[in-house]
Amino acid sequence: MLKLQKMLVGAMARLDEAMVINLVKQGLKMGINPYVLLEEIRTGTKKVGELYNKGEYFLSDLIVASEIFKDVVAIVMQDGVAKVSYPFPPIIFGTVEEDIHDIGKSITIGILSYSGFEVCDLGVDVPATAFVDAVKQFDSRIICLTGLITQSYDSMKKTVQLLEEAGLRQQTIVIIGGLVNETVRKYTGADYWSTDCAQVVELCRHILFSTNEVKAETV
Ligand code: B12
Repeated sequence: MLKLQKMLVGAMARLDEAMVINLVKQGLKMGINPYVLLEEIRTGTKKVGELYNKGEYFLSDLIVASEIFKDVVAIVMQDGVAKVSYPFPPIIFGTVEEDIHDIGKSITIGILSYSGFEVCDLGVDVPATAFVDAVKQFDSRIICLTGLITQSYDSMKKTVQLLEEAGLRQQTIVIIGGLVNETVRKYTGADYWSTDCAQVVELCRHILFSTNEVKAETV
């Protein structure tokens, strides 16, 4: 099992799509948790980013990496039907203004949906006003923001500020993910940060269940 996972990291770093897809299918057949497989590919993607930084890969290679990732996500999510559904307003999710990175967003949304949460995906390069409008429209309690470039930190901050101006900050928990850390969280004024898509499920459960006395419905 470990050997397959190691091979997956290497195949992704080499941008060998056929090998990556083959290994993912094998891994799924062997019963490896799909998210473990996605995490290995993410490690491979990080290596692609490092090689890009060194000038060994080009922008076109980053695009290839993202296409491979999307194909893998499609395979992994194919039979990912939610077993429960929670009666909460949708979680608002989007990649913030100026940023178009959406692979991590798609994975995290997939995991949340698989875990029973309704998610409203606003897409990429989403202006702060669109997040605020969505919170108003759906009466949502949680906003998830993805950002991977330095400029996205200002967009996140602007989103939090607009929520405040709209009088919605008290009712809304803001979670950020992507290339973020505690310093970014403080700068943006968000409530939580995470780079672990599995952790966000527990976090959302905790937030929504601690404020609402509801039970999950089995579907
Ligand atoms: C693929 C890629 C691209 C693709 C994106 C395709 C797409 N559809 O997403 C393309 C080629 C388009 C691209 C473009 C650019 N990119 Co780029 N890209 C990457 C790369 C290699 C991988 C990113 C990725 O998808 N990782 C895999 C996913 C799964 O990881 P993730 O996003 O972190 O998500 C995980 C967690 O963070 C979490 N998560 C994600 N969102 C959320 C949200 C919440 C709420 C939570 C809780 C969790 C969570 O869940 C995921 C799974 O655990 C990174 C390198 C790196 N080290 O990350 C550079 C990188 C992010 N890019 C970079 C740059 C500079 C650019 C460009 C500016 C390049 C250019 N000169 O044009 C443009 C920016 C365009 C724009 N305006 O956004 C830099 C950013 C540096 C910086 N600090 O600003 C990086 C770091 C590369 C580098 N130099 O090292 N890029």
